[in-house]
Amino acid sequence: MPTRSMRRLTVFILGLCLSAPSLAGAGSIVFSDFGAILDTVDAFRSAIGGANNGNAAGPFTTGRREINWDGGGANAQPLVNMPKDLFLNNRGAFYEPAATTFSISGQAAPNDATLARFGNINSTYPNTFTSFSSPRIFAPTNSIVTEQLFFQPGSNKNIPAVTTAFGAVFTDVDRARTTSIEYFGANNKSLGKFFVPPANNGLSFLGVKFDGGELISRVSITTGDTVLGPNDGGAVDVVAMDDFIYAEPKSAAAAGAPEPGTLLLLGGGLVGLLWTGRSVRLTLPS
Ligand SMILES: [Ca+2]
Ligand SMILES: [Ca+2]
Repeated sequence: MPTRSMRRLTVFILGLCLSAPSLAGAGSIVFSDFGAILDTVDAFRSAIGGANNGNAAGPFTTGRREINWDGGGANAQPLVNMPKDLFLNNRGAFYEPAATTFSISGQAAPNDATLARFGNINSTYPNTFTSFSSPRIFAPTNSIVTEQLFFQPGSNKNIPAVTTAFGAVFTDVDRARTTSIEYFGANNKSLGKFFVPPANNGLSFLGVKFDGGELISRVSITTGDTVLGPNDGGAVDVVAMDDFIYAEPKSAAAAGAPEPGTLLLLGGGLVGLLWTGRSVRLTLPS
């Protein structure tokens, strides 16, 4: 088995998307980590497009987009009902469902630390949640589901887009196989549901890059098992999010149908891939 130090470098699963057996031959590379996640987040960034295209209008053929929720200045108040198109034209992201209220936490203004990390919702949350990019984090506040649709940045929702990779940072995931990201392709077909590893009071990361020609049109993120409000613990697992990172959204036509990945799938996906961000090697499971 890989040692913990090896695992931390990394990426680790290359395999069939087991929850979508109809996609025989589909390839996914899973980047998953908890605790000190920066190395894995950086490996994911490198793997999906080294350049951060920022707020520039598309189309770009390469690169990635990121949302860290940290705008608003030093004394930002909580944004309790974020417009669902806040990051539409500059990052190509649109949020759903329509009935869901999404919020960006405030930051600890000099005299009001209680506003940080959803302390405006529950005074214990600043100690429950932490940030990856300080100071602000993100969460749905009347649901545990966040959906992101993709559009070509700069097209103002006129050009629906697809991507090949999406990842997110989570904070205070307590339960295994609860917090997840499900990826959907054309015709709303699931490309697979992947679970986020727990890290009590800490950070977790899950990113998936598809390299078998799959194109992601939507992601559905489930955070914990309870809507923000009650104290975390016992039967309650509340979870918030930080950075979203995804490969450049582009129109389906521009995205084309990439050649199948050159990484071999063997034994039903039981071959593990260890990716350091600098080199790739395959390891047989022990
Ligand atoms: Ca942040
Ligand atoms: Ca929790």
